[in-house]
Amino acid sequence: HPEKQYLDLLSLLLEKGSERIDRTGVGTKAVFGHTMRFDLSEGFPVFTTKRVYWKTAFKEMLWMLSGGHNIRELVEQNVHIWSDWPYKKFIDAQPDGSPDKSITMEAFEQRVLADDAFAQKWGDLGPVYGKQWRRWKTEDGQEIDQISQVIDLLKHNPSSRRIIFDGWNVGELDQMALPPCHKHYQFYVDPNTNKLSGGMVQRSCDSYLGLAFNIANLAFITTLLAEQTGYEVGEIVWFGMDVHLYMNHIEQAKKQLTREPKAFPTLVIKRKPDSLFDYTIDDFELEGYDPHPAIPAPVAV
Ligand code: DHF
Ligand code: TMP
Repeated sequence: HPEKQYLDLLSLLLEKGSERIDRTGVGTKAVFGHTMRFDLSEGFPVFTTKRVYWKTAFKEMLWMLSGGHNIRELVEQNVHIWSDWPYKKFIDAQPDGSPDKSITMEAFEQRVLADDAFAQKWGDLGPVYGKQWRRWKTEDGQEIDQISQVIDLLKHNPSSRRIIFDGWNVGELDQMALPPCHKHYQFYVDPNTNKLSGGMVQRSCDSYLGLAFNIANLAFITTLLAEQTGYEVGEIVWFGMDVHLYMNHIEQAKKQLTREPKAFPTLVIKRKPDSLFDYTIDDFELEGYDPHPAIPAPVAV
């Protein structure tokens, strides 16, 4: 079963990972450099040994593709996976003794929803994924839509070795809430099979929480691009660099390792809009997704 690759990675980290201090202070077990590949004709790679909230992941990807970088558009859709970072920034900026210093995350999110000016100031993650993918700023003040360029290359120059988009804008990293983790995407068309494959380089990988979302979303964007540009789906290839397991995810990972993978589901796209940018979450269904139960874990901020 292709999901064995993921379980093997968790085992590797548990058994051979080097203990390292990290930015968040939680600590990790880590390896450097790891790869996995999934043939999309064998099913859609959303892991089954714990429930993965694939609609949350897809909403995140559609938000990035729309150019979004404010949590408001996520919270409006009941997606909370990015709220911790602006929330922490807000709390840290409040003076001691201010009542806002002890505001809950729920109350913070409510203010982001209700107050435009507050959302602009505190809900913004900076020039992260969506901004760089759709509106990368050049020195002469132009903006480059990398995603549209990828679509154009896939349609008109599919043998190109430059079908790439990247979020790692070195000059703007210091304005980002988090520098991109999944940073480099590259696509490849096999002229013999008419299949499109997608690769992604992830500089830093939370192997218990983020990775399940990252794999599902790499498969998702590869499928969307294939549908929009007239190819069948090929493989996804994932390259992790600093691949780690947080110390407070060890018990969850061990529990997940006791489970047998089930068959991967099928992604059903119910409507094909004219453009990659016109999909909505209701266009998607995962047929046959019957995972083992969720195993919650705290996210390191
Ligand atoms: N920081 C860290 N330390 N790890 C991450 O994976 C991470 N991911 C980010 C931003 N910063 C990060 C964005 N993506 C979850 C999943 C993906 C994600 C952030 C968080 C997460 O908490 N998943 C839980 C619950 C999902 C839910 O409630 O919808 C899970 O069990 O999958
Ligand atoms: P870092 O910026 O210090 O590397 O911390 C980022 C953490 O978030 C790290 O544990 C990797 C994790 N992460 C993912 O694994 N996938 C993601 O999509 C995102 C945004 C973060």
